Amino acid sequence: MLTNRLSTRTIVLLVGAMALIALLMLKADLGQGRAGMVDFHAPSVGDAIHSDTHPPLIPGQQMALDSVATGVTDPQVLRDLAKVRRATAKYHNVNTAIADGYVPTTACDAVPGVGGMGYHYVNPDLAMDPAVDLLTPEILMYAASDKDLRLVGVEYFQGIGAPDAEVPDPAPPAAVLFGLPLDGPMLVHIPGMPPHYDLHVWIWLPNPDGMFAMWNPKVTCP
Ligand SMILES: [Cu+2]
Repeated sequence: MLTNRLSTRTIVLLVGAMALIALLMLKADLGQGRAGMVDFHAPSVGDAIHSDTHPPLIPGQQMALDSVATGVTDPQVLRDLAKVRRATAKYHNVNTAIADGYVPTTACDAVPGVGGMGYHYVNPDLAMDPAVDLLTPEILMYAASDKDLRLVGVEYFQGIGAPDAEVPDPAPPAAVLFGLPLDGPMLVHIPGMPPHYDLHVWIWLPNPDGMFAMWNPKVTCP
């Protein structure tokens, strides 16, 4: 059991590290154009995909869906999930996310047989700030294929040290959101990444493995 958990953690670490490294590289040349992601970021494509396929949800409806689809029943957690949906509904249009400082990573993260996270759009300022805030997640997750780009969830990221630093000993406590401590602490595996805790929340695509599972089996990569 422990071995399985560690090995899953290692995979997550690697994926997270790759995402952050990609972010750091992108930050340096943001605005110079990015081949490879052009299709997804073309305003016409994004608008066409997102303007009419994800209308605002009525909180009561979505909360009911949560209970059925994910097993979340705690009233306070459901209220918090509804708040995050309201705060992030605007990011169904990926261009709004980019305008608000979320930087797309080039890698689509998925593990065959386990699930995916899709593309991480990371807000560097939020990610480097050790604080976490319910309504301003550090990372947005988008699932993509050749024909679609869809907001599927958010990820909270709590840095607990400088880039490249070891996990502090003792590590500071994990922040708590939705009544849960964030996952971690996680080690640095690739230069430039701080040790951290994180938490994936599948608010926009029900996850059969659970609202707060790291991977969503329904997310695949092109
Ligand atoms: Cu992730």
